[in-house]
Amino acid sequence: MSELMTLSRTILQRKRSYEGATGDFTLLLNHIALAAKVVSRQVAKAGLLDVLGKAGKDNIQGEEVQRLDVIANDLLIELLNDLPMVAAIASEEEDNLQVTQAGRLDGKYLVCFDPLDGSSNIDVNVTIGTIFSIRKRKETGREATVEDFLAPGSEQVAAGYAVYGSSTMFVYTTGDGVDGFTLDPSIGEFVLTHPDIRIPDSPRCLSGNVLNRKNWLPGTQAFWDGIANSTDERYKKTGLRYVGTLVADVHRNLLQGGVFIYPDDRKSPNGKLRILYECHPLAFVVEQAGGAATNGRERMLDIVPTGLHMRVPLIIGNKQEVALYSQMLAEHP
Ligand code: AHM
Ligand code: MG
Repeated sequence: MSELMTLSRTILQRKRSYEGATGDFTLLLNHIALAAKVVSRQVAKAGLLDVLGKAGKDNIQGEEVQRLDVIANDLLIELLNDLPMVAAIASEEEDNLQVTQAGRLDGKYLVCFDPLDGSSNIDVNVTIGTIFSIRKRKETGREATVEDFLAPGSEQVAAGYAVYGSSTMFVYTTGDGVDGFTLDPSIGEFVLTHPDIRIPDSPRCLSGNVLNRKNWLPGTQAFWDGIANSTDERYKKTGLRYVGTLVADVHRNLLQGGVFIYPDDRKSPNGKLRILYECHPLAFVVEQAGGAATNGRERMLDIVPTGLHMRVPLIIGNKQEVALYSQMLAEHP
């Protein structure tokens, strides 16, 4: 693979097949990638800089300490705010949508993101990530509203994530397969290292917070136990893997095969994860890599959010196991 196959060059090459491509989308994706690079730098230095800990306390200079997730959120908003093609932004960290300055009336894109996924892992130097989703709005010439965001995941035009792990990776789809890039810190570029990612056929990993099992619905328990106790050849190499950072768990399962669950249970009737910032974008990526995602009753990408911060159960990964989950839920009411 040529070392020079950077993210920008890949977007440009893929885009040749688009009709009427204006370069807007390329610029937008490049800005998200730039934010990922800056966040990656902050994450790498986190233990040295005073960015860990809770926002709200003062550092030694008497300035307020900013948590990494606040830094990532502010950075993404600042970068996207200047782009005339972006009409509005919805962030997991913000109560309301942010109408941009440059694109408020005529911007054609809406961007959703979870600036730093895996909050509980931030302070302990365990992999975290940024998740994003891009939608096209149906009507321009006015400020975007919350309703503009409330569309099924199948209407996303692009989605992806960055994971800040042993190296930083950027993975995205525009609905034509999934490409993965690794940050080469010596040139400051994302380089194509994982073209056309396909999820392996069988699940190497089963991922879920199994200590919630006591609250799980009978169908979820039956699904989990069925795999854990199976003597089937398919599950011979399956092991438990759970980072507690959704994007890291899904990324690993995408490369190794696996299924991740954060279901609804007796304590959390809607699960924990947010549809616009986490579930829709990751479902788009995983489907494009040959996998599937559901809430246990419906395909994730068919679900229409009812609010910006709506939570949904998420079961995502190998097609066969995602289908098995829905079957177990139906068979064990
Ligand atoms: P966050 O957006 O505040 O980071 O919360 C979501 C995270 C996911 O990354 C992860 O899959 C999940 O919460 C872990 O939850 P739990 O600690 O209940 O297992
Ligand atoms: Mg999150």
